[in-house]
Amino acid sequence: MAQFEEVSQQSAVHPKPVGLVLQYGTAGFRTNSKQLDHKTKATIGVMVTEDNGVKLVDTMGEMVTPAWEGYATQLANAEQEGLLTAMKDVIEREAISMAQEASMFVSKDTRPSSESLSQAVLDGVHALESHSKGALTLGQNLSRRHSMPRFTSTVFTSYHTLVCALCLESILLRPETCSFYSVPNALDDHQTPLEKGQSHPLSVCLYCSLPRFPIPIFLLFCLTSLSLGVEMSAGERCCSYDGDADRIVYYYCDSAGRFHLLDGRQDCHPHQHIPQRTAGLDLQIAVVQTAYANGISTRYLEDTMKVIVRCTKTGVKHLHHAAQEFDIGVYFEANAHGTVLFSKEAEENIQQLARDSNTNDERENAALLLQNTVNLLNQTVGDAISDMLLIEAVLTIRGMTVQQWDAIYTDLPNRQLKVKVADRRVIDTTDAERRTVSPAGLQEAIDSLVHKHRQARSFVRPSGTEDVVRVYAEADTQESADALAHEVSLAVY
Ligand code: 16G
Repeated sequence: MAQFEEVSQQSAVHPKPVGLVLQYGTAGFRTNSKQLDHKTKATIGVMVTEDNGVKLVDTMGEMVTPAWEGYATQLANAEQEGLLTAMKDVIEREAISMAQEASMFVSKDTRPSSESLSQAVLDGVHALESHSKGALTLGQNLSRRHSMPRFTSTVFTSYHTLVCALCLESILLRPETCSFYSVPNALDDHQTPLEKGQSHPLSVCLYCSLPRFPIPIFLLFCLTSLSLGVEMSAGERCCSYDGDADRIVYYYCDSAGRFHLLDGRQDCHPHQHIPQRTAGLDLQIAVVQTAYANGISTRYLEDTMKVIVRCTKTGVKHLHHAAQEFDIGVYFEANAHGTVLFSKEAEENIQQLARDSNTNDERENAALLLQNTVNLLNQTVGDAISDMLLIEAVLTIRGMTVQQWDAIYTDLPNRQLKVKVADRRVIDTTDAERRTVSPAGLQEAIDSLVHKHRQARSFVRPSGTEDVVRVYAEADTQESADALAHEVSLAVY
């Protein structure tokens, strides 16, 4: 078939380095971008970034299933002469009709290496109808969003315009927050700040098609911006996205010049913005974390916020899966991957409630807030822009500064270390990676080390993205956490 000849020719342009064996890690193929050039296989969404390598997104905009991870690994590791056989094998096993038209979105970040990597992907799917969308976030490269009616022809400009508008509308549901709009804006030059109390129509700037959105966010794209000399004023809240914008962190400098990173705090926010009881709904909310969540955050969620907390293995797909079991499942990893999921039933109840609301009482405002939250959040995968807007809405509505957010609780001091071992796969874990089952004796050794420290916890797990074993330790002081991490590292050797 002509398609197969084309694949064969294109793959010869991007040969796999001799001897290289790729593993589909926690969320994609990762290695030096120079070695990834040959990985040319098709799926519905492909996000190319240097740090993440190549990340595949399924038809629902979620991470691909283990079966497809297996196929992708098989194809990525096929030698040139075995490529067509490997491909035909997948086609046969999945009963794929090659006559059916396929569509694929390829997006990349703005790093120079992403240019050639995404070209390699495009060459690989040359026979299919593929759309190269240039520099986009992972959230924009999502097929499920694209099939929704409101994201039609202008999908790529409208997606974030819409989420901005929803955030603004949420804030405006609370008239007492309107003084906020007298603050001169920082996002674009074409808006007129409002007077205190003046009503604010939802409008989109004619010049740049951004909504009129006068929130003074000091927005930095990628932490690298910091090293490029961006100045932070004391108390100013800042946030950064990673390369494919599926993660976000907030931070600020205090008046003494001390840097504060609000690490793993997102999960303490969205559900504060979910006024489900006020809206008259009784939805079960749970927060899904991994073992890396600081022990204090777990305690805060369970004891103060009174929400169910679940712990899963590291990796978005595990958290996503666990979050789907609840009416509202909030999941964020300590490294900031995550989002909030609403069950179909919860979403329908919320939309219905919002449709039925026609007066201006507290209950109905709550229904509208809930509806906006559902529409604003990207339920397929983390989207730093949606997350930022939700956090901005919550902070504004609650009248909170970044310092007050930081002060909700104080993390236990912690330390993470990497240990290079001959074969990291000898470490096998259980209980959401909080305990090891092999090699024999390792867990007992960790337990006795942990007992020597106060408020201590430690675990080890093989990394899914690097050839190392990761060690995590927390304790009541930084010295203690450092010492425990070091002692556990020695036990791993
Ligand atoms: C990937 C995962 C992330 C996980 C990390 C763990 C996705 C989209 N990303 O970045 O969830 O926290 O790997 O890396 O699933 P590690 O296994 O090397 O610790």
